[in-house]
Amino acid sequence: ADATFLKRQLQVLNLLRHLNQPLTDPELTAFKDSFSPLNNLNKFKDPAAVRDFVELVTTGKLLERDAIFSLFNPRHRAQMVALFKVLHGAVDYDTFFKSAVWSRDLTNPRQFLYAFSVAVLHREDCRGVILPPAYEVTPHMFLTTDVVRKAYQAKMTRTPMVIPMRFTGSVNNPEQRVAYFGEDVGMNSHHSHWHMDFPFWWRSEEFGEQKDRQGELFFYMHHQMVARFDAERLSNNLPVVEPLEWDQKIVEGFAPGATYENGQEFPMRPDNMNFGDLPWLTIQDMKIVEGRIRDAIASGFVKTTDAGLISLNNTAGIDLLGGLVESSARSVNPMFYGQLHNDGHVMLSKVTDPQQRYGMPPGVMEHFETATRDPAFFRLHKHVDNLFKMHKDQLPPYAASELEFPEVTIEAVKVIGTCKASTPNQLITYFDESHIDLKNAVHAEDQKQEVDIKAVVSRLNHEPFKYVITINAKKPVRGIVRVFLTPKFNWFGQQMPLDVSRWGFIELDHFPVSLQHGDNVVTRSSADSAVTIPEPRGFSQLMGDVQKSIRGEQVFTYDKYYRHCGFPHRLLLPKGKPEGMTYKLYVVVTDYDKDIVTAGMKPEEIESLPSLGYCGVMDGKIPDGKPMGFPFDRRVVSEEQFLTPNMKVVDLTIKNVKQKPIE
Ligand code: CUO
Repeated sequence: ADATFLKRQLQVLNLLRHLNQPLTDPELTAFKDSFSPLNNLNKFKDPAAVRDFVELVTTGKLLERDAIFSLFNPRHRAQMVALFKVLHGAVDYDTFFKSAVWSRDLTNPRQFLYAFSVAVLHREDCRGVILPPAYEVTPHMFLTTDVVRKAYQAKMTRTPMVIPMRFTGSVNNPEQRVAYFGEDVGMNSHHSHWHMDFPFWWRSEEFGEQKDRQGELFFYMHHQMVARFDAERLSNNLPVVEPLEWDQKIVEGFAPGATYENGQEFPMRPDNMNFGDLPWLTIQDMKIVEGRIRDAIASGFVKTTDAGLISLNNTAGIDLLGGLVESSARSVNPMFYGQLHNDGHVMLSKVTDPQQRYGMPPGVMEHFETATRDPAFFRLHKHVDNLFKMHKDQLPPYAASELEFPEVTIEAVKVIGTCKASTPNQLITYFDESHIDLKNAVHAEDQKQEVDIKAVVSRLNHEPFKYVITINAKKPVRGIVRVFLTPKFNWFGQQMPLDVSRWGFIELDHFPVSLQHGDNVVTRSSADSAVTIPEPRGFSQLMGDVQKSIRGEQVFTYDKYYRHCGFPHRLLLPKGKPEGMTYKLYVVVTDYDKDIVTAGMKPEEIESLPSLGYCGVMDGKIPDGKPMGFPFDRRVVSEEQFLTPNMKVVDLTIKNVKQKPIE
């Protein structure tokens, strides 16, 4: 890593230290005193945006520092976008960073954090900069009340402490069996980063950058989250999640047991609540908008604002539909199709005080950091996912010519765990412990002696494994290997036809291969998965590594492709059962030279793009031009005809054990 980069990385970390308190770092406060964006208007792409934000500051209209920022609140969001325009529109790094320092203590901390993070993620000159884990910057959004309280006690009494965090709820609530998934801090972090990489308010006309297949990614990433949740449920003897309906009871309640930084509690929802009309949005509105979306899907056409029609029934249809269902900013016709998904989040968040009579703060559903803790999150997303399924089912099933790769036959597939006692085609999952450092969050800058305060959480993990795939090629060819996993039996213990199970397929990997003439043994490590990212470094470790590297020790590697978005690698496999649970593993090889749409891109370059599967790319085109989830995204008429020789299915058992197996 070169010196300029390291300096930037360090500045970013220093800026986010003790975010809830005013800056004290002398280097940064010096910037604060010497820089004002108004005096540097020529250094911004859009000087009017700078004036707009300054006006918000000087007229006292900005959200108070101790208020609760919600991205779904139009006023909060507009202010955040105003700040984002300043940060994103600064013409050089220096101006960007000084503007960030200048605005930090003027703005609500989480509003600032969001605008700043999205700017870092989208600025060319911040490529490779690593943001500290959000759960160490704003731990209130990730941890439960008891843990945060104990952390403050530890700080007051200066007693080093390791605080165990339990999953919320009790054994009397069957939903608690899958709380380890919805409450996993890594998964929440993935989800919130996905929404920072692909903001629902993003307008390419305004911010310059066209995001490739954003609507389709919205569909696919959430589709995968739901599929994963269902697989976890089956691993715990729970039926798959039911879609939420606007006029039916929300059967499961939810008690987040968490408190905002300002002391207000996240509202809890008792069992069997009904949705209620909000002052600005009724249940009837939701139904009307959804009816229009259903009409569009059924007719295969979307209406534009000038009464034109755009066809949906093609491979690009899902992208259009994804944008239209998610939010209004990227919809072709926001007045007509509304913003069904975003409004669903808000309806759920405010369900216990819909008329805002009691001034309840927003629920977990209003923040991407906290949303998946509520089982109703998956119910909402199943509802949305069913709309996408309705659309996909309208498309003609793939013809044999689209499925086969005549030069290639998969002869065998084996999955091998790398732990000592591993049996082929059987993989082990287990729970391990991870520490979340709370020092940064509870300590004040002026406190000389920091004490060690950590929360310890239990997390799902799995043994490392590899796929060994024997592929015969009639001539040298390049292929893309696509790997999917699905439970073999449904909740009733029945085998499902492929046309049913395919919608619950979990994508495990997706990678290019070069095949020689004859038999090829392709080995691929689970750690290289295209849908996951490794465990991120904690704040202190990151800071330490950067400081060491500045002093000349090479402990920090600069990676310009670094992604924060990506499923935590630990969660790659569903839990399975103690006695073993059977899954089916589908492997498909397709023709690289037909599928890749980024002409000239080499397989190695594709390999260097992490978490492509659920997170796409930050700029430019997604290399694989096939629809996400291909070839299982469309109806399967005949299972026998569908499985051409370039595909192979094997059974795989996943066993959940108490102790981490010996490697
Ligand atoms: Cu990610 Cu609804 O889109 O939470």
